[in-house]
Amino acid sequence: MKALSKIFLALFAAVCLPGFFMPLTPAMTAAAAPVPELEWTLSARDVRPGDEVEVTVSLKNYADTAVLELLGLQVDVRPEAGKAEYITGSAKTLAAAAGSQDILSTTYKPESQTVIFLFLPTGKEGLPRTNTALFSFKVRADAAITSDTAFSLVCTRLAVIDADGNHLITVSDHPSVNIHTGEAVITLNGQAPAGAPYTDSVTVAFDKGTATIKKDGGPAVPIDSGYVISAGGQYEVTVTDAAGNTAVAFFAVDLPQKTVLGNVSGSGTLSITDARMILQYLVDKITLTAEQLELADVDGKNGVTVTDARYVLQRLVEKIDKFPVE
Ligand SMILES: [Ca+2]
Repeated sequence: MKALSKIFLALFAAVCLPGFFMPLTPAMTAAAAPVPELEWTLSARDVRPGDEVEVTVSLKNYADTAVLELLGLQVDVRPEAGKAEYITGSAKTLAAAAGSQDILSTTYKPESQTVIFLFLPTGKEGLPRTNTALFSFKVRADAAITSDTAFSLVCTRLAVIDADGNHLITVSDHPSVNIHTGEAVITLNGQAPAGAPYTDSVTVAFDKGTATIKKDGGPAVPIDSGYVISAGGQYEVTVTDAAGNTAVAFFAVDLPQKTVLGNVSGSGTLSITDARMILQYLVDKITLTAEQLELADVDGKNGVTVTDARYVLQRLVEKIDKFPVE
């Protein structure tokens, strides 16, 4: 009995006597000195059903000697029931003991699904500050989950004892992990991608993740949801969510050549070039195809004449707002 310090007894009582430490009550810290906080390091925050996550629990700020030295520590953590489970045998103690007789362990209790880290010094030496990582374990997201959700790691108890024998209970954050069950939904003009080529502009949208687009097998270019395609081509859109699920849509956009009356050059808009081409045709400097001749005859009579070229120029300077043939 003499070998056990008062602190050991205090912590022993705290751990073993029900109600001595209430789980997760608001902070009732009286000490002025900073209290160590738990810090969580997760191997992933976005996973798929059945994926494993390695969790490391450390003491934030504990390397700082202004933070109270810990002469007793218990941390209980359980993965949120029904969404994730502890992976058997994965608990590891990372903290180092100060004395050879110290109790330092990380165990798993199947009945409560709880991982328990315990540090009880047998001497006066507190938890060493050199290594602030306490313990690690692995959890697996439930493989049977069928819709997107998240699970928490619930810290059901964080009990610490400082050199003055103060019992400190600190509420810590509960880190959560997102479970992504399926790939994003890609829509084109608000609907599922169609097999037939699109003959008008296409608005690409997706409900989650990040996307890239490739045109005619070219480089992948990042796009946002709502991106509008207004050029013809073969397209490939890939959407990747935070867990790595991917959705891909292949489709073709086949925009018909727009014909503009008088636009002999085929540029899509009327310009001085069109008038010039008509005049060049009239002096036999160039030849025009049947389609071009049809577009050039803007007054609809006498075939293509200098009058047509004049009409194009008048239209360009807005002397007329439409051609006689319209
Ligand atoms: Ca004409």
